[in-house]
Amino acid sequence: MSKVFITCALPYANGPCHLGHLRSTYIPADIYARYNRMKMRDVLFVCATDEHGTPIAVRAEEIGKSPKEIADKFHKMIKNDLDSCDISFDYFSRTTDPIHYEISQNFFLTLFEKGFIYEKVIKQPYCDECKRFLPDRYVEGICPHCKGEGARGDHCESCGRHLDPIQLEEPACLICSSTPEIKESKQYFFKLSHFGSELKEWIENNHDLPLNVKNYALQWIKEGLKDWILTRDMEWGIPVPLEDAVGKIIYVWGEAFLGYISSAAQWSKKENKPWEDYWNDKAIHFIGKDIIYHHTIFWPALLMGYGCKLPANIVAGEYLSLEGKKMSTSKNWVIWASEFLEKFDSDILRYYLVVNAPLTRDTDFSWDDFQRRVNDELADVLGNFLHRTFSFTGRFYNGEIPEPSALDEFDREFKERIIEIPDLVSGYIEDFKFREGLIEIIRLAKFANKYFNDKEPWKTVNEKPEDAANCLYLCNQLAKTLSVILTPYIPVKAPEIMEIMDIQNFEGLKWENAADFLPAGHKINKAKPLFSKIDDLIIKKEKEELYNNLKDDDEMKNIISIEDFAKIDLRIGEVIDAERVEGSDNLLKLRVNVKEKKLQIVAGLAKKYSPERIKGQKVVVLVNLKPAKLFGIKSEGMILATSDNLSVLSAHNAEIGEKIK
Ligand code: B3M
Ligand code: ZN
Repeated sequence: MSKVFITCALPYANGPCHLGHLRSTYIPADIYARYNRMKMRDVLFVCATDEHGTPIAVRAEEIGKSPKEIADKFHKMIKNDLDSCDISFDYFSRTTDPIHYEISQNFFLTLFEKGFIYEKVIKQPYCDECKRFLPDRYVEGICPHCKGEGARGDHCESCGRHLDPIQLEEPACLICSSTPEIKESKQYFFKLSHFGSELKEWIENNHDLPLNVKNYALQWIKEGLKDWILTRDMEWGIPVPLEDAVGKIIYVWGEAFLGYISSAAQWSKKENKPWEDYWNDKAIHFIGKDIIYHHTIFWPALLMGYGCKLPANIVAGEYLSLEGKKMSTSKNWVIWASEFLEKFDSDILRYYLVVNAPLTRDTDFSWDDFQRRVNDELADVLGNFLHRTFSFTGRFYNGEIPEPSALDEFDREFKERIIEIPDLVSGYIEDFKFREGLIEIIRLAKFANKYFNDKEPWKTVNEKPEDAANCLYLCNQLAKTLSVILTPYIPVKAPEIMEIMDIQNFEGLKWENAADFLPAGHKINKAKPLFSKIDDLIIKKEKEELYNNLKDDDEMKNIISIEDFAKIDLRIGEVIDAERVEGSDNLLKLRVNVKEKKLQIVAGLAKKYSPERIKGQKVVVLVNLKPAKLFGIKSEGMILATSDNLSVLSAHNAEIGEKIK
C-alpha cells in the first residue's frame, strides 16, 4: 500500500484559528488526507502547535505571563478549533514536547558536525533600556527591500522576504520603542548559500509543484541566497546543544519544521509503526502562501544538509479577506473559527471556503455570498436533489430502490455521468484542485435536478411506471455515489446521506467503489432534510456584529458614496512621450494624450518601465487630480498602476479619451 505523509503548517500558539487559516491550509489538507485514505493509501496526517519564537515571547511579556502558559492556553484552543472543523489529524503535537527538543537538537548537531552550521560574531540590535539583544520581532522598522513599514527583524510581511534585524531601516525596540544600538554577539549560521544550485535544480525539476509555489521559489533563488542565522540570544526556545553556546537558543524556524517529524515520531511510538516509511514514500506540506520561502528554500536546504529525502510537494493556499478587506486580528476584522462553528455546521464552512475560489488565488469571505452559496447550491441544488429522491422513494416505493428496466437515452446519459464522476473528481483532488472537484459535483447535482424535473416521475409513476422506476433507480445511485465522493469535503453530512440510504460500514467505504450501484430492492430510511437555508436575519445579525466589533473604523470611514465616485474623472490616455526624471530612479516624466488635452504626469514607474516601454501604451489616467510638483516638475494627473509590482492598468481595446465609470 502506498504511503503518504501529510502535514499542515504548524499554527503559532499565540492566537486561535480564524477562517483564513482554515481556508489556506487545514481544510485543503484534510480533504486531501481523507481522500487518500479512501483511495486506500496509508496516510499519516500530522501537525502541532509552534510554541517558540518571539511572537509568543513578546505576547507573554505584554500580558505578564510565561510563554509556556500562553502556549498551553492556545494549544488547547487551536486543537479545539481544528477538531470542530473536523480536521482529521492522526497526531497533533506541540513543539514544547521533550521529543521535539531532542529531535531538534540532534538535527542541529548533525548539521553542525557536517560543517553546514558555522559560528560567526555579528552585529545585532541591542536595547540599552531593556538590557538585551533584540531578536526578530523584538525590533521593528522599515523593510530595506520594499520599504514596507512595520517589518520585523526576521521577516517583512509586505514583500515576504526574510530579513536580518540590522538591515531594518529606522529600527525601534518593540517593548520600549527606543532606538537600539548595535552590539556584537556570536551566533551560528546555516550555510544556505551553499545550496542555491541544488535547490534550483530540485525546484525546476519538480513538476508536481504548484505554479504559485514554484514561481515564488525560483524568484528568490534568482535573487541569491544568503546564509541564515540559526540562533538567538534569548530564553524562550530550544537551547543550542553546544557547550559554548550558553544563553542561546535555536531560531524558531530552525526547529519548527522538525515539528512535522516529532509529531510523527510520537504517533510512531503510539502506533508502533515507523513514520520514516511514510516520509520516504511521499511527503506533502500544506502551508499558507506567506511561508513558501521557508518551505521551498530553507527547509529543503536543511534536509539536503542533513542528508534526508526532500518533500514530494508543497501546496500553498493563498489569503482570505473578509468582506473585501484584509483580515486584521488587531482590528478585530476577523471571524474566529470557534465563534463561527458554534453557530454554523463545519461542513457548510468547508463547502464555502473550498468552492469559493481555487486555492492558488486570494479570495474573500462575504456573509452574503456565504448565504447565497449555501442556500442556492447546498440547499436548493444538492439538498433538494437528495431530499426529493429519498422522499419519493419512501412515498411511492415503500423506501425500496425500484427495479430498472430498459433505459432511454436520457437515462443512459445520466447513468454515464454517475459512473464517471468519481474519476473526474479524483483527478482534480490529486492535482490539489479541490474547488474544481466540488464544482463538478454540484454541476452533476444540478443536472440530476433537471433530469428529475424532465422525467416527471410524479406523473409517470401512474402513467408509465417503468419510466419513474428508472428515474428513481438512477437518482438513488447518484445519491449513493455522492455520499462517497463528498466525504472528503463534507465529512459530517456525507455519512448522514449514507445513514438515510442505510449504507453500512461507511468508515470503510472506498473511493474505487463509489459508483458501484446499490441493488434494486435495497431499502432506504426515511428522508430528512440535510441542508437548511440560512435566513436573511441571521446574516444581517452577523454582519452587524462584525462591523460593530471593528476596533478601528477609520477604514470604514473610507467608504465612499456613488456621488464621491462620480467626482473621480478617469480617462483612457495614451503615453505620447516619456523620459526619466534626472536624479530619481523612481520617476518618469510622461506626456499623456487624453484627447481633450495633453497632460504632463510624473509617475513612479521607472523601476518597472523604461521610457521606451511605456511610450505608446494606453493607460488609465485620473485627469482631475489637483496638480502637484514632484522633484520640482509639475504633475497634472495620475496613472493607475498596482502598488506593489507597478503594473500599469492597460486598456488595449478602449479609445483614447474614453471616460471610465
Ligand atoms: N508557525 C506559522 C506561519 O508562519 C508558522 C508555521 C511553521 S511551519 C513549520 O504561518
Ligand atoms: Zn519588504
